[in-house]
Amino acid sequence: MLRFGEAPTSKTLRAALARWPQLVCDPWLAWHEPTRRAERVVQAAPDALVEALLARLDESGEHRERTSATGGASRWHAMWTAAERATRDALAGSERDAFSEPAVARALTAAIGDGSLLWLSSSLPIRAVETFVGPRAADVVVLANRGANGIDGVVSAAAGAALARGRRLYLLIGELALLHDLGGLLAARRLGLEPTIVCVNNAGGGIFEFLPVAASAPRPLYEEFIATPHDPDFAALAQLAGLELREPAGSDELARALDEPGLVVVHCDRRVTRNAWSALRERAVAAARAALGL
Ligand SMILES: Cc1ncc(C[n+]2csc(CCOP(=O)(O)OP(=O)(O)O)c2C)c(N)n1
Repeated sequence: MLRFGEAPTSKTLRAALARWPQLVCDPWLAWHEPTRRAERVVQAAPDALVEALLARLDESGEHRERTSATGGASRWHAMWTAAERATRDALAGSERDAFSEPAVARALTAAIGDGSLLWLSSSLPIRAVETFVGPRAADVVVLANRGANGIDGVVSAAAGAALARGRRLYLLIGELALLHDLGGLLAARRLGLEPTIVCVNNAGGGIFEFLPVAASAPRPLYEEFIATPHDPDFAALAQLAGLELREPAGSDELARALDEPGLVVVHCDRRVTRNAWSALRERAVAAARAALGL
């Protein structure tokens, strides 16, 4: 495994990469290597290293032999494409399932068009998009603060990015992160932005449902000290932001609610999300395995 650049922020990708020994190309010998999987860190300009490696492969003739047997594409690439297609097919239509973070993430990413900027908050929004949304050809910039920030300043960061890029802003955020940055709503309003803020209200931090504490702590204590539901007054928040409040009741209403600027609040049950998440993941993994004959 040849890696160029920092270890990726994505936990899923980091966990996958950790299974293989790696050669890391780091032009400044400054990047961290927290996985300790790098057998070698090479200080080199990436293009120079790639050219040198390709020249070696050409010399050995091995590269040509391998790719000519499959008409240019490697076997690995064919497997990847087959798994990707099977996974995508397995998830098709799940944006219309009962509200859960994966369904909302899919519905939102399908709805946004060219020239938009999608900002993903911690913690479930970024994970849901990473896990359940495939690539699209649309001109959409997707940004997040993962790895740099917590759930603070998310609205402000999203507003600043949309302003700097001159793009229409969509923000996918949980209600706790939204409450954390009410000042960001005011700032966005003052700057004249007209965002579509999709707030998934799952009555607390949904991420904790995925941690061992959800099963081990007594439920009332878990709710009070870990999940921390707040029951915000969304009408007041929308008024503060100068946005229309929309609270869709199902996937058709959600799709319509995403057309215009506004505060779109989707009420979800944390445990429905937890179950939907595992079920969809299992379905996708089974489809990929079948496509690969595993
Ligand atoms: C400033 C800050 N405080 C606390 C945390 C710990 N934390 C991580 S995720 C989370 C819950 C976030 O809840 P919400 O915004 O509703 O999103 P969800 O997890 O439901 O997607 C908390 C409190 C943090 N990351 N950053």
